[in-house]
Amino acid sequence: MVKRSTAALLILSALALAGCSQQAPSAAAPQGAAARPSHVMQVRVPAGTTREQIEATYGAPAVMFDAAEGYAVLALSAAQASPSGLRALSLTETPESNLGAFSASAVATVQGRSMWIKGDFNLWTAEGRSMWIKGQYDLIPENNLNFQIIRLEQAQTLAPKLGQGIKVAVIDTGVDVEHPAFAGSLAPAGEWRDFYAGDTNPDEEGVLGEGGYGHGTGVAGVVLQVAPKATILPLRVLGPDGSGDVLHVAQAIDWAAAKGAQVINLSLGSDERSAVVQDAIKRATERGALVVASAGNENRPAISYPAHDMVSGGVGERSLSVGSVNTAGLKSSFSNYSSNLELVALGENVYTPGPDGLLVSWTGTSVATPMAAGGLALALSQTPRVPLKDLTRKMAEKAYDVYSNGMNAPYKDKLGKKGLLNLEAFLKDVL
Ligand SMILES: [Ca+2]
Ligand SMILES: [Ca+2]
Repeated sequence: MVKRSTAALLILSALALAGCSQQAPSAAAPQGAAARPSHVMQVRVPAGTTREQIEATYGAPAVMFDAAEGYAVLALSAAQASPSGLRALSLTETPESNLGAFSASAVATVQGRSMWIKGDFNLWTAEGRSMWIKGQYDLIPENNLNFQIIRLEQAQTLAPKLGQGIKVAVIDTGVDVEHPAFAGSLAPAGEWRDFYAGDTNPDEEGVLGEGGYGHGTGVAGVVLQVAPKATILPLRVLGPDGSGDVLHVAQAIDWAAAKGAQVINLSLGSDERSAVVQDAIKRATERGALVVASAGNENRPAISYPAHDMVSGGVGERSLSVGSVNTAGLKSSFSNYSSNLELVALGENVYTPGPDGLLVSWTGTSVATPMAAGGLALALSQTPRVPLKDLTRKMAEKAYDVYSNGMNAPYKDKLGKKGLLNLEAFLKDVL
């Protein structure tokens, strides 16, 4: 089993609960061990083969199955996944470790403040979500510098639809669906899913300050700050500890693509390549989605999967890996780096909604990634004059140079070919 070192670490200070925070209805219990197999394995489904035939052939349940796409994912017990078990099943494919392979890409500092005091959430609703549009970020002045650097105000002027009509799937720890920041911004509830718990309510669960609780809410909040009229599709795959299974990540990617998500945000990663997840990403991109994933937070000269595989190959044109720099343009101490990395954005002390009506700040490649996702939503809501397949490459090409004058010398060409997200230059190039 792959165990990540990047489980979200939260440091809380000065938390103030909002007067009208609402407790979400408790989720249904997880649907038992069958939903969380020890191992998974993708197999080809020949034309005309049914799920039952595949299950009979392999002697294992098919937890994902798509005859039209020609694939199935089998659930295997640890015994079945052992060499002798595989021989007994006449399997030659290599199974993947499923449990807890992915984790939220956040080394997070959460600093709550009493943003939501007096129950006055007006600024988050309707017009209020256009927080940045008039050039004044009244509600979250702490983000001013971050957003000035990525040229958000200019970008929103260039893309006045502000992401309207663009569905951004946030595949994460869930989203605080009751948070006033998301009022009117969520996809229809019938499209929500909690793959982690096996129910239809992707609300976050947990305790703020522990594990990954609040991570997905924060990620979704960054998307909406960049593209205030985009639609968020909340899909839960990571548990309260910030970790999640290969199977659930893959199922959520398939789900997002089936529901028409044009952008899929994966602020999560694994040390190991997952063929099951990689194939799900490939299918999603073939259905027209752009996928962004975070580089991870171990300060390593290698970036996490699936971000690792986004620079080239089958999904390269419609995907983007994102690391983090600080507001001086220097690599964040935690950000992974690699010649595979395509772009960096700002991932330090980014303020964003937190569960229970709070405003919190997060630090990690997790919050840099949705800046890129939001930027893609801005572009897509207009009519880009370049083909869809060129958008992520253009975003990387139009970034600021973070290597000039010897900057980031130890990381030359490992924070993207150019470097730091510049939404204005990107949109000028593609619109
Ligand atoms: Ca749930
Ligand atoms: Ca790419």
